[in-house]
Amino acid sequence: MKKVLVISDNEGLLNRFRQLLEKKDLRSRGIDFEFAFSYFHREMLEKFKGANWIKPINVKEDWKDLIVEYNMVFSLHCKQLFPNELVSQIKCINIHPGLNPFNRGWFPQVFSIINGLPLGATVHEIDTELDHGPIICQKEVEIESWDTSLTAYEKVLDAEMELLDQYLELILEENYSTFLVKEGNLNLKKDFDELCELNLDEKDSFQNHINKLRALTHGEYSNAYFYDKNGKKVYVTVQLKREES
Ligand code: 0FX
Repeated sequence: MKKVLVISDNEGLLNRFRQLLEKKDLRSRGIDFEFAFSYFHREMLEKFKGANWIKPINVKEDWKDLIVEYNMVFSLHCKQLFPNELVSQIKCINIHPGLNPFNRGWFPQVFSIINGLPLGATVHEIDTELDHGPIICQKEVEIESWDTSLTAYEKVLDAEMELLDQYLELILEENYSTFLVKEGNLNLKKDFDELCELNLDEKDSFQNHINKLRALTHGEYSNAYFYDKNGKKVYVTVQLKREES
């Protein structure tokens, strides 16, 4: 039996991945999947306390066990950087919600809406750098003028699932080729946090202001804000509606 570990800090995506596995019935083909999430993920720790199908994991500390126990490890939006000792000894695959090499790192669609760089989903072998390494497959998604972070993100998740549907067996059999791309750019959490504080005196085109606000509009999240005269944060979101055709 081939053993594969899937580490995910994104429950919604993990559920979709498990549904895909059910559909594909890979167990009957000798592939056994196990699941984990990051040891610091508070909500998942609480929710999955005592669960027998998923466990918390610290990849920096547990890599020695992982290379013995598993044939392959998937990062399905796992919020830990895999150490060199792990990625150099077994095949580790990342499912990334961005179109490498553009806007690697944190929340790619937010940055793509602002800087106009392409957006999509990428499945790649993991090396020691963030969202970096030989690419197995990718799919671009279109950002429309009325998209917010949320609607763009939903398209990216769909693209990730389509790629997994198409390539999962080939990846598991290690029957794929890879390609490299130029270096591109990387955004970190602090870059996102900096974007969120609006400077009310900032001068820019209306288009750029709209882009910034829609890039920071993601459902219920309180992202963009300014300080009012009492020093209190006031959160801002936008609503965009395209005329019916
Ligand atoms: O799981 P994920 O979609 O992905 C993130 C990174 O973007 C990705 O590059 C990395 N490989 C992965 C491990 O972590 O992130 P999330 O579930 O925390 O957030 C999903 C979306 O929600 C995000 O793209 C934008 C939005 N969001 C999230 C938070 C926490 C906000 O708009 N504000 C927030 O404070």
